[in-house]
Amino acid sequence: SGSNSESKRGALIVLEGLDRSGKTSQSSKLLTYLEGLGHSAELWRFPDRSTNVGQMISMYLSNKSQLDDHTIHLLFSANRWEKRSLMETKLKTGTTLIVDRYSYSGVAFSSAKGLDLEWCKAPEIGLLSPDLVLYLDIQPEKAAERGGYGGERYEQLEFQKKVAKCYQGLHDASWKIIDACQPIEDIEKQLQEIVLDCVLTCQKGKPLSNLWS
Ligand code: T5A
Ligand code: NA
Repeated sequence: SGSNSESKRGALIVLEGLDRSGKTSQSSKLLTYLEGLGHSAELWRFPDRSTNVGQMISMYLSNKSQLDDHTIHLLFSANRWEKRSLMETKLKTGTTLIVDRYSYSGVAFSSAKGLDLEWCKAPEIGLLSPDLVLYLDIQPEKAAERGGYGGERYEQLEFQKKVAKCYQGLHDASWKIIDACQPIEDIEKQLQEIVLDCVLTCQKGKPLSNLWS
């Protein structure tokens, strides 16, 4: 059912996880994989540090500026909103988006600071809902051992433990939990199978929806 352009829409695929869980490594491998199969695909990431809002976020993350917890939360959300219409256009014209962090990071990191969960979710309402969330599951202690944290604001073991707990409360039917402590190649193979299945389902006309649903 639906017109041909609708039935060929791209998939919105999000990678989530603690800092150092392997999101960036696996995102780029997925892009190579999909392109190799002849699919139109792009790699996106949040925060998108290239915009004006993104530069404010980047300053905050690198401890070059201080912001109230609510303020930075809304900036992260605004950074997704400024990309929403382009995101929808890309998906509707058949491009699959592999997105490194999304609204779940926004909610998990801010609620880990003690902000109210529903308050954190509210500004995300109306953003596009991912077709698939790949959660790279790693113990905070194991993640901390990987190449050492680089010194950005949230890269601290005790805080990452709280974030891990907050992520646990956000799981829904779109989530697949992947053991992120496996060898990189094993995770890569596991993700390829899940992602291809999702891309084909979206091509067949699965409708786009909005958060939180
Ligand atoms: N944030 C973000 C919010 O608070 N609110 C929001 O709304 C959003 C969007 C952004 C920070 O902002 C917060 C969350 C973050 O704290 P970022 O720029 O996304 O941060 O940076 P990180 O997610 O911290 O990125 P990292 O590069 O640290 O982690 P990745 O991308 O998960 O991991 P990756 O692939 O770079 O790998 C890390 C290291 O581990 C090795 C890699 O080689 C690399 O050295 N590795 C493995 N080692 C062993 N086995 C495996 N399977 C491995 N996979 C990777
Ligand atoms: Na990353």
